[in-house]
Amino acid sequence: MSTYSFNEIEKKWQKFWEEHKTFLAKEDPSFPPEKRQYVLDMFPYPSAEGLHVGHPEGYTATDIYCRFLRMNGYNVLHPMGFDSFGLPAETYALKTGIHPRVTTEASIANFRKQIKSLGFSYDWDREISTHEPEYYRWTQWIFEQLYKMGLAYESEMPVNWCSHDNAVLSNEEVKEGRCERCGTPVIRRNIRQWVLKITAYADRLIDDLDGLDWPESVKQMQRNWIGRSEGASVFFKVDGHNENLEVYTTRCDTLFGATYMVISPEHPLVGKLTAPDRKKEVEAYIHQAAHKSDLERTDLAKDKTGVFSGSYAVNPVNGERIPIWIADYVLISYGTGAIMAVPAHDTRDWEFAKKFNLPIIEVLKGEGDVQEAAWIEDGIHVNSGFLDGLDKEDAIATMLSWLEKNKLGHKTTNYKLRDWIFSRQRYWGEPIPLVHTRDGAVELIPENQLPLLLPEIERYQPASTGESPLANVTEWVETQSPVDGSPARRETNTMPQWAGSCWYFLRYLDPHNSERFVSKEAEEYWMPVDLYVGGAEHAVLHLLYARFWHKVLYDLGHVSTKEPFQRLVNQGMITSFAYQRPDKSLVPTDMVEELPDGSFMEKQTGIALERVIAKMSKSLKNVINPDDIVREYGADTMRMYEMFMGPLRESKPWATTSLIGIWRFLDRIWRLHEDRAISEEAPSAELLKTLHKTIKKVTTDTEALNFNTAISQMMVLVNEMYKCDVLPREVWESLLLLLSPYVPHIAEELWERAGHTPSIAYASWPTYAEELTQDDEVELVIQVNGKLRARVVVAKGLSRDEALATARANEVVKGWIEGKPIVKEIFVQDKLVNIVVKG
Ligand code: ANZ
Repeated sequence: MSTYSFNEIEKKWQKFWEEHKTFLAKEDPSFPPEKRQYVLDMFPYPSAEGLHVGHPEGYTATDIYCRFLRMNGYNVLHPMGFDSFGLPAETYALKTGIHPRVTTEASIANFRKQIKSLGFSYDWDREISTHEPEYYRWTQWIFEQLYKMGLAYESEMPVNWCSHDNAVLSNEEVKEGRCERCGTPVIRRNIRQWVLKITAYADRLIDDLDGLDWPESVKQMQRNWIGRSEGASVFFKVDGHNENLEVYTTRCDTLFGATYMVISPEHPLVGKLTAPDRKKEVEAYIHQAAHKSDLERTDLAKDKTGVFSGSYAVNPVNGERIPIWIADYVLISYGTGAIMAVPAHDTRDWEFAKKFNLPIIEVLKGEGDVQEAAWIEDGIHVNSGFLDGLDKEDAIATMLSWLEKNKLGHKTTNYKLRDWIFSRQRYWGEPIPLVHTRDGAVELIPENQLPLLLPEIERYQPASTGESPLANVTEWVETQSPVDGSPARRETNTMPQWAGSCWYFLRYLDPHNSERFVSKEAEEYWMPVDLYVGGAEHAVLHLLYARFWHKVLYDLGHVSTKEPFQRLVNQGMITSFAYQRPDKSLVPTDMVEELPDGSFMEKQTGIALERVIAKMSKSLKNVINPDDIVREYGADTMRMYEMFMGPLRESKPWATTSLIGIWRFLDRIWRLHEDRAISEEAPSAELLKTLHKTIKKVTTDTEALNFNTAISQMMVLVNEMYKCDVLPREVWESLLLLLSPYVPHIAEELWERAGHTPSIAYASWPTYAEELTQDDEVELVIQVNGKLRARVVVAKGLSRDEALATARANEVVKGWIEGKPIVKEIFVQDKLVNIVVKG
């Protein structure tokens, strides 16, 4: 008798799949389009720490789904690769002097080994890494297409600047306003950047969300990020000046209630509009505002600040003179950087007006007194001349046509979305493929000279000017114009980490093509991605940037679909238990003792602890390493446990005791076979029924990614099988087929032992007979005069007469019908009886 030696089995089958290239995907034309499926994981950044338990969660889910599809006759593309440019490797290089390529490639090797140890059915021949020249050649090529479309431009843009390190910091490197490395307060500084015009695609990025099968929450986050706002531009004359002040408002219906104006401290008219006697105060205020972040400035909870400019504007609807203030709650980066303030109907304006004693005029009748709080809901207009009596919607329309007729304003749309700053002052990224000539022209490196290789360097320090370390590599920077050979300088900024992940799903389709980024045939065969699974942390930026590039490629005729990812699923986070003292501080897990009554205590102090759910973290010592789990319990246990923890999309805490439960389940399956002979006899009617119910449930649940409930049903079947002395072949083999997407190693092994030639990966998925999945009993609903009065369990297929007799005999029902004439009896087989009585 052999025991379940998962280590041996898993190695054996991983070797088999690799040697036989079991999961190689081909563009086989015999599969019709509806039988081709592209299933994609968000590829990992190969960090030095290696895989964490969150990675295998999504990867197992897609792997089960892919294996299920193959067994159901689909041609499946399931690739894996690495998002290998990025900051951590560069930061490490700064500390150690080790080249980022060296550390990155070591991390990739480790990730690859870890991923392979879990037995995923990737087509490894398609593996890509974004830092490889054959890959980034095409990232650069796409940048050139964007440039030629006029979608890439240079601009002075604010960055986070650390004056101690002389370096531009990414947002992640800024912690509470300070440089993460040295603690120096971070300031904003304008530097020359490459910017991509994503705003040109804002409407399509919103509108095309409608056709996608994505979580509604993710769609909403994208819409909010783009922030389309329909409103009006209104022009105000400035008293005593020739200037017009243009404001953006979504509420032109409240124009009669505008009692002051605000311009942002950075507004270009600040100088002109500041009266001489106000100059000192205004300058001091502007200086102060420059040191606040946008978030601080617009935070509703923060006290409002501002200064009066000394100038007045004229309200175009009633000729009133209203003061112009300078205040930092108005941002220069949105709309026109100037607003008309309506304190009666806008909360921020109300707070400002209260603080500076400005008039509050009600123009929309709501509930309560506008002197006490702003009324921001709909209502009927008052004190508003030709708008009186109208509600908000009608008043906006009426005011808009009045403004347009009088040439005082017009309809406009604004977006929160800004153009995408696409350069980083870093080494470890894709070089931007262009040169600057002496006379200031920009020239692209010709396509046939790509890739523009990242030069080898030894010092990773940024240049003292804040430029990328590449600026120090004189022999690389000094070059010639590709057009006329005159002296030119290379661009020294590199692309941001997002670049490589904007199109990697296209390169998987044709990873070795040296002529094109992807062949038309491969692209048309597989696109769009049918299922994309990954973490919710990518709900906004990665998905937005990738959609933007895809639309550009679509406009250029290089891809055939408008959207890259048809269906998106976010896996939930795997959390952990943590232990909390009464003061809410957390205790590292190795300092916790579990008491016999199931409560917890801090070892050293004896303080009672409460078990709570928290993120896994190094400091709490509750991080689970997938390698340890695979070694101690096997990949199959790890896979099945992660799917059994709970619904895929929800977050759930890791519990090693339940993991052991899954290991026992697999061991039980092994022993089932060790202890019993496979028999060719037909199974009992009862077992057959359980089998068919199981096939049905596992089929529908796997299809819907409800893996945890599918696993529970397989457990039910295994329990039933334990009651048999022999294993009826039909039941045993069906079980192995159902198990195989989930725990492919043990399934392959037992499949082979049942006399089959491997692999089980392309064996046909078992089918079920609907009638065998039906229960013999059904629940009948009994109504009296249409009201539910009782439910009874009856034999399936009960006739009308039998059902009515049962209903009338029911004690509760009797109470409702006794002594009353029956007018009508309604019967729906196996479902319902309704007795209609008079009186
Ligand atoms: C008058 C008004 C009256 C407004 C009212 C609102 C309510 P969204 O929806 O986000 O587009 N606003 C315009 N530009 C601004 C800027 N640069 N900084 C800060 N606030 C600005 O918001 C548009 C509204 O936000 C505009 O409509 C304007 O205030 C303000 F009862 O104008 B409203």
